[in-house]
Amino acid sequence: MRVLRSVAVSSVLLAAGVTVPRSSHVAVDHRPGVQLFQWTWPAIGRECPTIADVGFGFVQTSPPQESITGPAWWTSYQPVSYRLESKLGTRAEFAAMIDACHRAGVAVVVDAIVNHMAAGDGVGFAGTVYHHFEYPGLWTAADFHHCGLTPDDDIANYMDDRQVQTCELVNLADLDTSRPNVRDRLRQYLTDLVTLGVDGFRIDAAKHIAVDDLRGIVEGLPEGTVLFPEVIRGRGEPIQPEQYTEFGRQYEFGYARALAPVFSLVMPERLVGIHEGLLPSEEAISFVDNHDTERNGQTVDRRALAAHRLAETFLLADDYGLPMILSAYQFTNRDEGPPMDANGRVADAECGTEPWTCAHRADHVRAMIAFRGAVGDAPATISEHDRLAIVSRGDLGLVAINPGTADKTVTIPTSLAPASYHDLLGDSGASVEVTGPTVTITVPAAGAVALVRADG
Ligand code: ARE
Repeated sequence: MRVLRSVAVSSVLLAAGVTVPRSSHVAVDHRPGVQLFQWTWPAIGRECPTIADVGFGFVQTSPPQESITGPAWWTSYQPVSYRLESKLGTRAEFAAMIDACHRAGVAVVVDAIVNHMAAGDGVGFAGTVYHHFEYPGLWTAADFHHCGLTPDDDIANYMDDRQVQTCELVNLADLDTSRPNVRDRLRQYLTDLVTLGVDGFRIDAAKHIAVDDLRGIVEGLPEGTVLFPEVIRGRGEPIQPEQYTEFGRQYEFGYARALAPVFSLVMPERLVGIHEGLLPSEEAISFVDNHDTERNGQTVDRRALAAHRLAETFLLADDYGLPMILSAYQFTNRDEGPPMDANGRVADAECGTEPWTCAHRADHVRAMIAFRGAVGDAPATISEHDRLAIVSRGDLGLVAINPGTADKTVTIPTSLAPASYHDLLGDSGASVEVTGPTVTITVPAAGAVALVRADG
């Protein structure tokens, strides 16, 4: 499953004719990714061999630039400079992380904030002095939008595209990305990261950056640098993911939201037709939850352990999109950040130690990524049978999910080829024989089975 990586120092040409030396590069491929939310660079570097072993192809990190200080997780989303010195680690640690992940064959996707800076005034994590519209040596007031459309220049109405793209998102100083100097400086930041070996970017708050402006920021980035713009699908809104497809795959919030009632309220019939009205599979990132939705109730509640586990099982059984798993930390209030030391540096995540979930190591995740390997690109067919969700992957594999509270034994029509199958999610070791057009399976309450050929 390993991808080839180019170890030699490669050079790429920017549109402006500048050569960017790239230390190494691993392509984002078909393998699922993991969002290691608020993980430090040393911890990610140490985890990458395990991540590769589970079968993930890439990690998505939290934002690496200098930010405001404070205990909340969301300080990461208020940049004050483009120095790679943050509560998650130093520039040297960041570079070492990329090398460690690349050595393991894992690509690194970085959360890039190019829409805005911070909300207030102060001194950043690495000592940078900043004011709402003055960043000495970096930005002046002219480099920001001052939309004049709402009393405080904050976005008040997502139905108004001018507000969304020129006013401030939760009071964050909004960069005027129509300005060439602003685009150039932002591209310089992204290029610096690429030079260190970054393989792709999540573009934070991409909805708030006009398509032409975003094009102007990212043009000339090396081929093979993936971009994942964050454009949250909002009912009836004028700005939708479909307008940003030129940049790359996008997080399909419609998919994540649709999973919630299925597993939380036991409505497996809702999975039939779940892909309708969403981005085409090859343009989508599929996920159960991310760092925002695990806090805002829009997706399956992580604390409902069985429902969440079954939703991840379905995500990985399905053939839609490029799946991503969230691996973060437990919290009791929305703003609560990860554990930190006295200097405001986040503690390195350690699996098996609170509060880190290490969701990417869970048995069902490991088993279902193995399932994906076994069924390859056999197309998924989704059906519901006696309150079970069934995902058939051609003649190679079948997943049956039981979100209900009673064990079930059912005989269902199947496209599985006649053979012996075993259950990657079970520990009984029992095999299932398929001899004809039906298969009989027993699916435990709040459980699932994932059948692949025993001789595969
Ligand atoms: C914090 C405080 C605020 C305060 C602000 C400035 O919570 O009260 O005003 O600081 O002092 C994250 C946190 C925010 C935090 C911010 C800055 O979530 O709470 O603000 O960091 O520190 C919209 C955007 C989308 C955005 C979401 C949150 O379109 O891009 O809002 N998501 C990304 C990240 C967030 C991050 C930011 C952007 C900012 O994933 O983690 O914020 O960098 C409808 C629309 C959506 C809209 C949504 C808002 O669904 O369709 O587009 O999402 O409403 O609820």
